[in-house]
Amino acid sequence: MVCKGHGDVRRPWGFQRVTDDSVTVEAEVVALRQAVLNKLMYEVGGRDERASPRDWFLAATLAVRDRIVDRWRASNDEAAAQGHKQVCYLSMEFLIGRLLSDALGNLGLTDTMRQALDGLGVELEETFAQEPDAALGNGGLGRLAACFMESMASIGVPAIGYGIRYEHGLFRQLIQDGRQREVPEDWLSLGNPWEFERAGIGYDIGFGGYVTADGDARMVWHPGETVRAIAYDTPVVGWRGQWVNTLRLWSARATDPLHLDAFNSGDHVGAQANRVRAEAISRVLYPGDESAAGQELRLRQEYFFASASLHDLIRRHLRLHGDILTLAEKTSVQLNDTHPAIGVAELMRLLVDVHGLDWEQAWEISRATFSYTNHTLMPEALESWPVPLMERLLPRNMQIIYLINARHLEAARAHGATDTQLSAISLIDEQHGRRVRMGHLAFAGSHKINGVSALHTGLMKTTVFAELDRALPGRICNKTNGITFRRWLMRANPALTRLIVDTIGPRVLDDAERLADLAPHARDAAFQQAFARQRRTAKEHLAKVVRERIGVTLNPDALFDVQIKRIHEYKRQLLNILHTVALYNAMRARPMAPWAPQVKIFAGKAAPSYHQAKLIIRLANDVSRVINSDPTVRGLLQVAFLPNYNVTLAESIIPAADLSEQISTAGLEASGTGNMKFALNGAITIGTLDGANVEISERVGLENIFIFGLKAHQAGPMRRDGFDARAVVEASPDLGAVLDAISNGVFSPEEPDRYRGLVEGLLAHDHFLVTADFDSYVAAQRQVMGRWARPVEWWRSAVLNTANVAWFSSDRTIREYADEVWDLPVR
Ligand code: 26V
Repeated sequence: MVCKGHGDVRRPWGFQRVTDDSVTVEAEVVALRQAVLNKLMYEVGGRDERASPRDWFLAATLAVRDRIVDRWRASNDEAAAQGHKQVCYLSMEFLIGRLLSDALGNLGLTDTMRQALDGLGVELEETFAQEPDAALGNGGLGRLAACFMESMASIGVPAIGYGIRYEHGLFRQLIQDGRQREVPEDWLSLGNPWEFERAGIGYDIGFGGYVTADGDARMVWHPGETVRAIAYDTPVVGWRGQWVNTLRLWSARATDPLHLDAFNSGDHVGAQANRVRAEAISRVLYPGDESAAGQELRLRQEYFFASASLHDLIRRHLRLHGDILTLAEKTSVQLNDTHPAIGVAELMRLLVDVHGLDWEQAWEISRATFSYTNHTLMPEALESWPVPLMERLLPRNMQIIYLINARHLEAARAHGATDTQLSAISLIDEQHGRRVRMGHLAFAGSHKINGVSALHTGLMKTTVFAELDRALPGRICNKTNGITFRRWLMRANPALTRLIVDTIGPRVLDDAERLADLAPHARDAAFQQAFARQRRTAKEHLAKVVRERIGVTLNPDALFDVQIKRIHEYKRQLLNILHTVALYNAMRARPMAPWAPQVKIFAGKAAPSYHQAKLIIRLANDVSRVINSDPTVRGLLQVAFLPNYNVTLAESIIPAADLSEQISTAGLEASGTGNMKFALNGAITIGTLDGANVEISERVGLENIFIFGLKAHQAGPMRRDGFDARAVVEASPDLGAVLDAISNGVFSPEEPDRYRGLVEGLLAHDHFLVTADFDSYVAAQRQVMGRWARPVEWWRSAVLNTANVAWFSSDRTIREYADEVWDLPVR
């Protein structure tokens, strides 16, 4: 195994394909260089002496894509010839990030490409930096879909990811005067070299209109409007390039783009109104992940992509297997949250109205085909659609939902369900105006329903799905989330990867479980020092990024304490900010005490309409400004809020983190996946017993994680019944002082009342138990500093985190799905 230049932390780590023949290596470099030059000339249309970095990125990507295409075909041919079952992963979001270094690493071509470009005077890392970060997702749910796609390719599960090709992904976040401003993101503006437009693969998707009965008592839907879904395919290459799957994203096109008469009579805008309306469907990703907005365009997006995907997978099935009755044997459809849940009614419509199956047969096939993953229990995020909107937009689907519901309720009634139980399991919520409960529809229409961590799955059974679980027992199962180690360790942290490979050998690259072999080295002083050195280099690199972005020069000797994720009240960035202020107060009160330097790093976006989250961003920025400019804490405490958090930024922050903040109100974070990325890279977690933190703590051991705060079984009742936050604050002088400072404008002297409402709100109804957990959090932070002061112990814990989290590989998660949900053999 050779990996040149491993001293540079930014060089992504792939395997180097094994060949001892330097002539062959040189020949590969020459061939790749020539391929890049050909792409530059014939596809990018540039000349090498004038090519921009962006031109080189396009040319290099196109050359790599060529090397994927043969394997892609071979994978498709093999899956077809063997009659393999295929997984269809339906997700409104794929938070992909950049792909070039990922593809090169998985193909074992990183070094070959580096040398090929070197010979052209082009630097590989600069070329990587040209790639826009594909942000077709909001957060955890979308990133999980991207990790799963990589893992399915890596372990050879035949799969297709279906989603929407948003023209604009998640907004770009600017911080201006300390506040979030959103500007449109434009990832496609310079073209997307990864995708293939499949102009020949398209389906007309209907909306509105009316339904008639035909002679056979079947129903015929006459849509009032149709929109064409066009496929765009991106290859997803797995580890060592052995298998390639497809990400198929749908773009909306008008079926009647121009009314020529209107145009000719001078109404140039009205003539294109249809086009604008149709194409709005794939124009932009909805940026709110805190509440189901319930807008018509969102429902149009959901139906558009679910329907197109089902049409497509049925067409494929009939082409390969000829018989619609075997659909469930050859296809598994995973619903990533309820966003594609309308697909349950749509598949029934296609099977019954289009393919002529009788209801019972269709329902059996449908249920055997679908399974559903739930990602949140927060009531405001659970989707439901007003019945009148459904009736207007999807009249036949609404009829089918009524039919499903009638049978569903009838079966429960026959088993003795009470009226209260029936109203709890009904697909129609009658309490809040009549609304279709999409989670219930997905549940009823699936053979397996999974939660994303053990705790979350348990809570599903006792809260939102308690009655459904009683009525339809045995369907709920747990599949704890995972992350792809190729991206989150090998690419993001090549220097640490090199150290690991040098220490325990290269087999770990193929088998994450080998990470456990690091455990015996956790006490080894030389290994600890090497581990700490890698961290230090990553911190220097991050410090450079921070300086460039916000002009703050971080002290790389400080403890880097990091909280990066969507800004949400339940994730409690506010708790972290309160601790920051408490620390600041303490340092100012005793400036001569032996403080160890600390850096607090925040990054994350707030939904544009989530005012409280935006206020928290503003507070973080205000606190940062005051602390960073106060000479009494210079060199001791720094706070950085990094704008525009995305996958690429996460890749440079995570390797540099000493402490990972996972401090949600217990019971509210379904799993978390950032927690896994940090632990894999050797950061120690400070966290509540929430989501996957519970399972992380079981694996790394309670002595290697800092757990604090209320447990889910305590937090639930306290949230429901309320508690006296004022009394809590009165009993905690430090907390009182922190809240007074914020409330009185210490961090907003130009507008002293800016945070008065926020503090008063906290005292009146502290819904996320920030005050209730404050003292316990501060105590845990004190333990952190105690450990940090004893480096031998700190680094031992850090190493044991890396050594003990192999189980959180998304390869393991996918194997569990394959085995227990999809009924699919994997090697
Ligand atoms: C909800 C909504 C509501 C309607 C408008 C747009 C929109 C977009 C996304 C969402 C989903 C929020 C759910 C989510 O992202 N859950 C996260 O899933 C992660 C992967 O399972 C998990 O690790 C996180 O704990 C969980 O919060």
